Amino acid sequence: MAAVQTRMEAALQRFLPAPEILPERLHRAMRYAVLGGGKRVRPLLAFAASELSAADPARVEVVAAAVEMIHAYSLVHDDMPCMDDDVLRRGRPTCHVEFDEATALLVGDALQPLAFQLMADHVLADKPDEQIEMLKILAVASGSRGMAGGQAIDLASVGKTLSLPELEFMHIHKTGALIRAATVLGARCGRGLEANGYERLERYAKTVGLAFQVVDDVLDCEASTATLGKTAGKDAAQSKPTYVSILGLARARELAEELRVEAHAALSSFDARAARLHELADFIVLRKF
Ligand code: GRG
Repeated sequence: MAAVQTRMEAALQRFLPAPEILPERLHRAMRYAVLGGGKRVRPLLAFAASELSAADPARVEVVAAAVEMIHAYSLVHDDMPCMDDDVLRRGRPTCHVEFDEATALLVGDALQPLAFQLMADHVLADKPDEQIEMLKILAVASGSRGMAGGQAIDLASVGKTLSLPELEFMHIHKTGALIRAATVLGARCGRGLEANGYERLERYAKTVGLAFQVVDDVLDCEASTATLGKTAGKDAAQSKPTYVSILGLARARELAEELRVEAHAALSSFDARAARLHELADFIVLRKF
């Protein structure tokens, strides 16, 4: 994990515009949003999945950076007063607090196209149509049929009671779509998978995406602001439907454990190449931050 995290930090440093290039304030804010923090779960999944297809790490680094830029922009916008209205992220003031709201909005506006520019600038697949398909995977995962759509449902659900399938639908889009894209894109950088390989990988990614969210809800109740680096207890304070509010803490913990077992099962027909993916399923469910 440390090796991927260090590699990603260097790659993101390189791919982001230098802070002294005009407009300096926007570029400084973009770097603030992306660098120096975060677990880099999505890049870790991309690198782990790339081991299934023996992909070139130089390619994987590009797709992982693109996904991480979309992820960072989503956190900046999510923290703004018009959305979740938070002041703490990754143990630091949120982007709109450190800079200002207009700059935070522009950070998202600029990081999103930079992600696609990156993927267009580098050779990521052996055939051009395969590369276009990869760009489309990230576009769909980020848009109204993916993360942005999930966020819209999230905002509309405040103060409402959601059924478990409705909550699951929201999270499959809001958090799960990008986690799935990161995993699939990592594998797609390589020489392709055996029959049903992508299907099985998608099932794994969908399961760990949900598990990630269930654990996020549990930690929001159980962990401290200092451990999380973001305001704890916000879901309850904002009357947001969560796995904990619907199922209770004990059942939510059980569900996370069931999803961990399911994620391992989805990988069962891959050989030792899936070792990192197995480890990440454990990390995602057993993490404490
Ligand atoms: C603004 C279009 C738009 C979307 C925002 C992902 C998201 C959608 C909002 C984040 C809200 C949130 C706290 C969701 C819970 C799960 C989640 C995505 C947590 C943050 O991701 P981590 O834990 O963050 O991977 P780090 O800081 O480690 O990168």
